[in-house]
Amino acid sequence: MTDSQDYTPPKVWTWNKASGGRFANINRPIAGPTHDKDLPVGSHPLQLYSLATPNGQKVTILLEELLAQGHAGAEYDAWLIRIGDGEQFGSGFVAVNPNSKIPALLDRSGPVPIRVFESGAILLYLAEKFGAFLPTEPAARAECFSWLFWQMGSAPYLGGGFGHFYAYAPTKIEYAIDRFAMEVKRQLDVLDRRLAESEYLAGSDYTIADMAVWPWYGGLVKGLLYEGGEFLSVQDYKNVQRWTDAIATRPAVQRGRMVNRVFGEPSSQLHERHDASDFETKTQDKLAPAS
Ligand SMILES: N[C@@H](CCC(=O)N[C@@H](CS)C(=O)NCC(=O)O)C(=O)O
Repeated sequence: MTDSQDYTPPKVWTWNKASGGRFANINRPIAGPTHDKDLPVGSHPLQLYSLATPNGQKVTILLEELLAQGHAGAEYDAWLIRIGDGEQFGSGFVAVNPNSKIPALLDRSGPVPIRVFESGAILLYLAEKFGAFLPTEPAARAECFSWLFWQMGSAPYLGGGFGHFYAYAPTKIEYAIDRFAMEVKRQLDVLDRRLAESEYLAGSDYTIADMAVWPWYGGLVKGLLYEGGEFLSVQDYKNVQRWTDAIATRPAVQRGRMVNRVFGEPSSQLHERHDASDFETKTQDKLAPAS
């Protein structure tokens, strides 16, 4: 790879597999499946294919919140998709999400299965289906949509921009880190100002907008993303801290974070979830106790 100072883009970009950095094994400039593989299907109406990254956690948090509210139709099987191993490029997964990214949902409750991809679309689909965590009053509903889509547009600057160049890129490029640190701090300030005037993002009620933003920006202000907490002085965002702590106390959030998780304490990892009792009996400390 050429040093960034000396690089002049060629007339036509070509794929140099050797220079892909940390994600070289999964990054590629073409879509579509790389191999044939059907997805497993369990017994519940909802089939989730995911991994407990922030984008994955949003959906499992909502599903656990729906179940906690008594929506039995929200019972789900959560299957693990190991994106580092390229499982998002299997033919079955691509049929559910042509964009080859987790999370992806198949709703099998009706006569014809319905696929939903993109975490924001999944949150809205489920919130509408069950009439929950989405305000019905027009102003609050609009506010909820606004913060939900704010997250969808903003998080790529946090993950793909700041996180990538601060933590993952093969070289530390000051220009890129500066640019994205500035933007992420601006985003944190946007959130902090909103949460100074409102308990939750859409108003006084906890909604899918909070569920979308919390795994990303709540994780960031607790120093859980990219080890960037000190660098970004996250302790300064007092209202985001208050909101993050409040949401973290919710039992459904604590359960949702564990589903499809393959990192952290073994007791916090529930690789697959097929039943509410799995949280008690199927975490990794119980399935694979340290010898
Ligand atoms: N905008 C998408 C982003 C999903 C996404 O980026 N998923 C990542 C994990 S957090 C992924 O599956 N990456 C695999 C890949 O890019 O090949 C959403 O909100 O669902």
